[in-house]
Amino acid sequence: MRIDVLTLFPQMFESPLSCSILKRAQDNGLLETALTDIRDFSTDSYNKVDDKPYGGGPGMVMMPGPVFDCFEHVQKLSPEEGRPILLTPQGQQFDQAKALELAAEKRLILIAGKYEGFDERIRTGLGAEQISIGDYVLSGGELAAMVIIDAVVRLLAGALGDEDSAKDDSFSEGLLEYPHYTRPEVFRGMKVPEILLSGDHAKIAEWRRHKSLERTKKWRPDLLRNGDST
Ligand code: 6GU
Repeated sequence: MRIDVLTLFPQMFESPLSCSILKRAQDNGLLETALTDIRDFSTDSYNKVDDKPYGGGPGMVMMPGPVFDCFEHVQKLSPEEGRPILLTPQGQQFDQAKALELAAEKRLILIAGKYEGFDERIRTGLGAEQISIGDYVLSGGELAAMVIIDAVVRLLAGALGDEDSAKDDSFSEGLLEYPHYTRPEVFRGMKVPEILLSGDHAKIAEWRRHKSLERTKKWRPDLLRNGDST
């Protein structure tokens, strides 16, 4: 998969992309990333990329020119056409189902804006889908883009060390994960549940399923109401 990011702050991505799973995915050739600075496409001598909103009001709006020019430049960097995604709190809320959907794409083009928002013609003119990562406001789309990159890339076949670990994730079946334990068997008087030491794999699977359901009911009942889990 190739992921292009259009941003005013390419340096914000350097550390997350150079650690852990995202680093390994790039080293293994599963993931190619490219960061492009929208400001390089400003046509103004002050490198301006935002301006006051028509109709008045506070804040600044991302101008369409630099974003369009940047997008068209980036689209041409690779033959595979990229799926354009605009990061904005107005977008559809990102979830595990969306991560799976995006992980099936060959190329994504993420557009992160700063300031109060994008000129509406960026969304309509580029035919970009809008995604938000939750109901709160970030100062820009960069952190949201990184969240999406992480959630998507770990789903690519071969990105995780242990092939099974993405299947058991919270949400992959619409339920929270069961509790995990590792050594020692007793820690400060707290014991590992006996069943996990029993070696009875069928019983252990049943116990884990029960615990998943129990904690989903208790902590995230909303997942059971909209989910298709049994
Ligand atoms: Cl994608 N952008 C911004 N600026 N704030 C957000 C967001 C995105 N998702 C949640 N809050």
